[in-house]
Amino acid sequence: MKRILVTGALGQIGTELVPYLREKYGTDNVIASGKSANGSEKLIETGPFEVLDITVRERITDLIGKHKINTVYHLASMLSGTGEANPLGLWEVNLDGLINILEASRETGCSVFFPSSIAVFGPDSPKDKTPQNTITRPTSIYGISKITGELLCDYYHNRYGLDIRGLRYPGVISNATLPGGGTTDYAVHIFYDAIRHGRYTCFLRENSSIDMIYMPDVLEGAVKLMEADPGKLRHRNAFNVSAITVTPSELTEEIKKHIPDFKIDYDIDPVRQAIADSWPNSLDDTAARAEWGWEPGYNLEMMVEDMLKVLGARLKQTKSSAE
Ligand code: AKB
Repeated sequence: MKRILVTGALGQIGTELVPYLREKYGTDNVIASGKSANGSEKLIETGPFEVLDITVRERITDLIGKHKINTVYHLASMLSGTGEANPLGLWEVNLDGLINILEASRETGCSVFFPSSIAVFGPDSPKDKTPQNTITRPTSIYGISKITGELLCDYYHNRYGLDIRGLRYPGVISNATLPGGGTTDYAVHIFYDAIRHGRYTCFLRENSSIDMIYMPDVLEGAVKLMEADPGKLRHRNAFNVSAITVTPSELTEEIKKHIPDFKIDYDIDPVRQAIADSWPNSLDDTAARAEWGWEPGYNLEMMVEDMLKVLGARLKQTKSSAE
């Protein structure tokens, strides 16, 4: 029986992964954790929740023992934009936190899911259909933490036989929780502003091409990989996954099919633009498709239609209950 600990459960992915895992494995078998109980009321009401600062290793080991955990989905992480404002803080969360999870898992024999990112690639990586194994050399501190994390995960697998698996996520688009401080956040904010105000000011250039993925595919992909036959996994962690390749102007055109008067303008953030420029335009996810059957369900058209429908209904409801 799976006994799962999710770190970073209050983040963009965590808030949706926890209910998804609870539906699949049973509410009591999935322990959500976050760095504070504040803002966690919904998670606390709906199942087991623990306050966890991932920089404190003993606390991780205690929780693994207390709840008889055998699998950790380690989502706690700082993103690329926030990381540039606080590189040492990012190092502490992304790498000290990861090594604590890996050590606690080594001591207890847990399997680990580690989300990496397209940020592992840098200006010297091939730009289009970036291969699974190629030059990386990232330039953002976030990318440096993610490539180091990938290598640490490989090390713990090769050295200690730990079952660690992971994906390189592109920008994640979702309608339940806003992302916090990423370079790809524009692709979520654009929907909120399109619905609320009919216009959006984008911090990336109109032609910045980056891969994106819609939340239902994020959830299905993570669990599918963790359930995959280990004998078929040649790469184990750090699989490229891709679903939607899009620029701000292409996303705008797609939104306009539903909101014809929608307008976008641009006010470029040089820090996040430099990060975006150093990332691939698109990824080659052949290895994920071949080794564990990765197949995204949402393309650009389907994602935009669903985002506008679900988010539109939610924002309308929130507005009317506030009135
Ligand atoms: C970010 O923009 O920092 C993240 C990512 C691509 O990993 N969404």
